[in-house]
Amino acid sequence: MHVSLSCLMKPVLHGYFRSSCSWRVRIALALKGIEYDQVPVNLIKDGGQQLTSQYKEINPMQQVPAVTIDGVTLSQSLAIIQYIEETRPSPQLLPTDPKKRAQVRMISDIIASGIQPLQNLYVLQKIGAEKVQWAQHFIVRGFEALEPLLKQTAGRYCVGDEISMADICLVPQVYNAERFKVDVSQFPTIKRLNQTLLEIDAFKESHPSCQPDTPSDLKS
Ligand SMILES: N[C@@H](CCC(=O)N[C@@H](CS)C(=O)NCC(=O)O)C(=O)O
Repeated sequence: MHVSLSCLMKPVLHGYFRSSCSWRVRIALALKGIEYDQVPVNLIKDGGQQLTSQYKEINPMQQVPAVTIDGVTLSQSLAIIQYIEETRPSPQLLPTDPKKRAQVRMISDIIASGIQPLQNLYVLQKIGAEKVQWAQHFIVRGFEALEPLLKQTAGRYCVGDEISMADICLVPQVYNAERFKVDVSQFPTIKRLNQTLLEIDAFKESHPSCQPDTPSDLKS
């Protein structure tokens, strides 16, 4: 039987400890029990290692994460997570029921398209002095939409009682909100879900505070 060598190699994650999009992928890999190697891309050091011509060949968008897996290099955290889901289906991160599946994608997209890009490093660098208020504004605006939606869809987790891609998106976005000093207690459902999810091993071991590239003063 011919087994491609690339399928035997561990996936490689190009990421940054504090990047919420990298954390999404780390959670998915951890939930699926997939071992992987990490190549740190420091978004701050040397003016940003994501901007080097070498990294541009890995991800032309000059962002993390990028993952090399099964002989292909992919960027865009949700595309990566859905590739992992389609090739390694257990445990399931997208519900079978089409309505629930759409709700998972809706919540994931609100975060991945409607919140995170507006508070991303590159955008904030363009905003300048107003950057903290700008980030807070768009995070609060997004959470104001998420809170009533999650009230309808959530059980123990974002959609019903199974962990899904929506949970994978939520926790790193709450981490960003806290970094920008957004008072998350005004969103009780988001706060409750975040607390519940942070108790789960896959979320703990993938946390920004304990990655190979976490600076020693931020390690815990
Ligand atoms: N839609 C992309 C967004 C990736 C993204 O924004 N990555 C951020 C870190 S979370 C980044 O690399 N920022 C670098 C920069 O802004 O220069 C994804 O989901 O992977």
